[in-house]
Amino acid sequence: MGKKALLLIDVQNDFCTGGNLAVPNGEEIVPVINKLMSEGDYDLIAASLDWHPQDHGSFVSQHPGKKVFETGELSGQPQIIWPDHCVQGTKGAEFHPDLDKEKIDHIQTKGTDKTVDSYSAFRDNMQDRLTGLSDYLQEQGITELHICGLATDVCVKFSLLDAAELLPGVKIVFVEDASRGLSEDAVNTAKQEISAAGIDIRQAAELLPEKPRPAICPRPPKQKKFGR
Ligand code: VGL
Ligand code: ZN
Repeated sequence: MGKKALLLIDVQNDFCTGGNLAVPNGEEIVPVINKLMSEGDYDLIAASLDWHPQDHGSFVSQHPGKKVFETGELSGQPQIIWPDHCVQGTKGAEFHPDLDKEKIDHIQTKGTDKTVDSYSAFRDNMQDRLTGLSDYLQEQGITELHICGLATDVCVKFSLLDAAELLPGVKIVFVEDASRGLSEDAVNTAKQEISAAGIDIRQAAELLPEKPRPAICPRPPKQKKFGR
C-alpha cells in the first residue's frame, strides 16, 4: 500500500496579516489545514519554514536605493527584492500560533544561504542544491503528496513544480483552498503552470476520507405477528 503525505509551505507569521510580507488573508488557511491534519488519512505531515539569516540577499535592507518588489540582483541572477522577512529566531519566522504544530512530523528549513533565495522547499532558485526533502519523502515510501500553504504564486508553486519533477511516480495534488497568493493575476498564471505539469488541483473537502454516515434510519422493528 502506498503512503500519503501532506506538505505545508511556509505557514509563518510574516506571511499572515500583520507580518512583514503579508499574503492577503493568509491566516484563513490555518483552520482548513488543521482540519486536513486531524481528519485526513495522512501517514506523514511535513512543513517547510522560510528561514533566512538577518542579512539575506533578497532583503530590501541589503539593497540600498531599491524598493520592495522591484527586481534587483543576487549572485549575478535577477532577484525580486522582498521586505525583510522570516528571520531565523524571530516571531515572524514562527508558525502561525493557531496551527496544530504537534501534528507535524518533519520540518524542512530553506533560504538559509544569504547568497541564494529558495522559494521551493525542495531546492534553491539556482536549482543546483537540494534541501534533502525529496530524498526524505522517497525514503519514507511516499506515493501521494498534497501541497498547500503560502504563497500560492511563489513558494507553493515552485514546490509543486519541483515535487512533480523530483518525485517521479508520486501523485502530486495542490490543495487550492488551503493556500493563498500574493497577487490574483500571478495565482491564475500559477494555476495554469500547475495544471500543465500534470498536478491535480483540489479543495480540502474533496481530500478528506468519507465519514461513515450515522445510522439515523435503523432497521424498522420487527412487526409483531398476530394470529394463529
Ligand atoms: C516566499 C517570497 C519570499 C513564500 C518566501 O513563502 O512564498 N515569498 N520568500
Ligand atoms: Zn523568503
